[in-house]
Amino acid sequence: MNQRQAAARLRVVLGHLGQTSARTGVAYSTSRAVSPNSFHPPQFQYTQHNAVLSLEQRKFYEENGFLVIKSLVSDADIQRFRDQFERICRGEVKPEQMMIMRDVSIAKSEYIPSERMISKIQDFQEDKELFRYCTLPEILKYVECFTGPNIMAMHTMLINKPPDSGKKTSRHPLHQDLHYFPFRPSNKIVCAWTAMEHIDRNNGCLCVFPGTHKGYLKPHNYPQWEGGVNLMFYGIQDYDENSPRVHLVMEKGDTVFFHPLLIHGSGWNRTQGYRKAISCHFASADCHYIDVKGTSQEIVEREVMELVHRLYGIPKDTSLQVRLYEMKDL
Ligand SMILES: O=C(O)CCC(=O)C(=O)O
Repeated sequence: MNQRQAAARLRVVLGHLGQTSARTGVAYSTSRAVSPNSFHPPQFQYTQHNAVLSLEQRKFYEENGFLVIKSLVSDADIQRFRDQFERICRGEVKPEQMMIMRDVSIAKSEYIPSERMISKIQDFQEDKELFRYCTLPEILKYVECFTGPNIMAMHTMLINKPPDSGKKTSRHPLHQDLHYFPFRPSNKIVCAWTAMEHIDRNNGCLCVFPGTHKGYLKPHNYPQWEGGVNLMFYGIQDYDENSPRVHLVMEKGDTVFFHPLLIHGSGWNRTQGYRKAISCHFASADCHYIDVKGTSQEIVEREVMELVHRLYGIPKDTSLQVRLYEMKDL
């Protein structure tokens, strides 16, 4: 992206501050009438009143901070996302503003266009085919249960966890996604993460700490791993080793919705396959931006500012720092 395109991107980003954008901000207001029978007392703080979630599902999310919906995304849609990812890997399509990441174990090796080179793409909002994921009615119907109506798609990823090199760098350290997001309130943010194939502990499933969404945002740092650590893979050290953890074994199309304070990570990939998942963080358009200066999130701001300076030549010291974060997070 050149500086002109970066400026255009910034305008889009700034647009989000005031209103929902046509593309990245998914306009979605299908709130349905609430029948008297579905009224629930106000002790619920993480879910919204509507007719989608059963009382049992609401209670589960409230208590645990995540909810798995089986077979939510069709095989046909998953195949389309997979095909498009392969086209991107082969260099046949290059959506603007998308960030392509390589695993730390191969970051310096020669680039051969194939899925073996790319561990993650993010910010694919300009790619119509991949961004369809964020507009699927079956996804949005559940998202609305957490964010309420007027939903924005804030951050997109397709994760292609590579076979581990033996140094366990394919792990994703335990973290809270809110660390990356300079907007609030956290209860109006939710991640949808869909398995694109069978995922279990062998190929590095998600591991979640139920109930941790009720806590606070903890300080994050890069873990000191022998084989190095991937860019932006911050982790927390301060968590209770003994607190129960759940490994989410999922089938193709299964989707987990989770709260941005939920402590989670994923294990290393012991197989020879490339484990794929597609995800989007959604937020209510009512969310507001915060200034992260003086908070534990400042570390991300500094790194993102370095990155956009290096990649796009945008000055580091600018009053637009908070907005520039969104160049990554959209
Ligand atoms: O898909 C994974 O391996 C983990 C993704 C994740 O936790 C994240 O990107 O925040």
